[in-house]
Amino acid sequence: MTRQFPDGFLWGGAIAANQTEGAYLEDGKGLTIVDLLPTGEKRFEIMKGKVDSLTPVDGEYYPSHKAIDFYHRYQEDIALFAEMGFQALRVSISWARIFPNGDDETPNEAGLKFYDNLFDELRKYNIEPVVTIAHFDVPVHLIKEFGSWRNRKLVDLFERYAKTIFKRYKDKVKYWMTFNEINMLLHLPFVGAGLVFKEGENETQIKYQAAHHQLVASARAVKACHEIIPDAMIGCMLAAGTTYPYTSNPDDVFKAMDRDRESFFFIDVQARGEYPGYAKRFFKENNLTIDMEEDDEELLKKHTVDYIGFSYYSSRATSTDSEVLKNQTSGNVFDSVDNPYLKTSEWGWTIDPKGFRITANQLYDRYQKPLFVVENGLGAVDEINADGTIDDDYRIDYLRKHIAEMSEAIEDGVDIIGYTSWGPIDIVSASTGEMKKRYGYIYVDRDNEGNGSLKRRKKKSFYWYKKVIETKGINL
Ligand code: BGP
Repeated sequence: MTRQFPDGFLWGGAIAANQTEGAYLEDGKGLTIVDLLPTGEKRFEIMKGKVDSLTPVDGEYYPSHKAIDFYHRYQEDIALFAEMGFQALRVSISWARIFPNGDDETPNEAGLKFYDNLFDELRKYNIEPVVTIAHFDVPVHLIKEFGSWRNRKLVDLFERYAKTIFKRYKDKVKYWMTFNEINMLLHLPFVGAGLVFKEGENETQIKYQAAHHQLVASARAVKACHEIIPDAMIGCMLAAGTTYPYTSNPDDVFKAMDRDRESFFFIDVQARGEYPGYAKRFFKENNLTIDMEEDDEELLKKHTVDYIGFSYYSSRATSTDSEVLKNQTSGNVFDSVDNPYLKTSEWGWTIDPKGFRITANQLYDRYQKPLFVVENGLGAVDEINADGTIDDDYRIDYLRKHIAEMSEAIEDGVDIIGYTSWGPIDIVSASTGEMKKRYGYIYVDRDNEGNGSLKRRKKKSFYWYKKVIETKGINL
């Protein structure tokens, strides 16, 4: 069943500075955490906070250093997005382009200018910029100087960064969100919050203290955004995906609820304005003490977000049965167990369109605020035919089914602002650093080792998505 999406629904795509721009030190930009991530196993170790060096290693390949050179090619890429009919493009601003060290006296004009040009280029085609303020790229200097988000100092520095970009782009950007996938701090603490752990430290304590700092910083940004750009909307952003109990055993059901709450915790605070009881119980039972300043709780209560942004790739599943837990192969950060009813992608991510409808309903039921799907897509290996075409029917199939379920969620009464599919152009994979894990409607000639012409090429899905947008979702 396909039906027309509501008027004003924003169709588009989502990218992130560190996975597209490249030019990692150009025009004054400072080093960010993602510039220290190589590919392969080492990448994952570092993302989890096991970091030996805070400077790139000579001779090592770092995908973010050049990425797909969006920094110099954004006009060409935006023209392609416009050709598909995009009404919105989610991008992130790299903190270290604006404040190279994060705590510089004055902002870097060349960095501010780049994003001015980017937003002007989008305006040329009536494409709404949807801007992520922090997308996994804390300036490295802030780790060296303050230990990154474990230090309360970052709250003030983040607020100053946010106010700087709100003031600069107040006439160009009306959709903002604070921290990308804020719950990833728990699973990939270096990427989520620049956390580096030393032997014997209580990592859980450090993570939740850092989380508190980000939650306060987010509320400060919400407050500033409403003051500086009264007609803007500012949201939070969750790596979402409902968790199924492996059986109807109440222990499995409870564990599934508990796993969802581990992620909901961040959004409960940002959307409902206070720490939920289950979190306080968790802190007590694990001897965690969250240091708060006296006006923190009032700030959180008064400055909640306008909408819930979220990414959806897969649903999850959990079990209390050790045999089941032992057999899991889909090694993902949520230690989800394999779901016998569902297939997975080549990277082991579960494919569950119905889970998208369930997740959207769950979030809307819980928060009763508009939702914004700011990431959804299929990372897959694409082959180029002899005639240069790319038949990515598997990607069309994934997206078609997920958009259809999103339509069902809207019919269920869920208020969804828009849909920006992840990686409308092939970009660097966050988890693996690979280019081989492609999401795009547009192919980019670059391989896992950084070789290639960077030439752009339309895939079959380019023309399919153009039709979807043209027909407001009817022609799937
Ligand atoms: C999310 C990030 C995105 C993007 C996406 C796909 O965690 O917000 O930056 O990377 O995952 O994941 P991957 O690139 O690892 O396939």
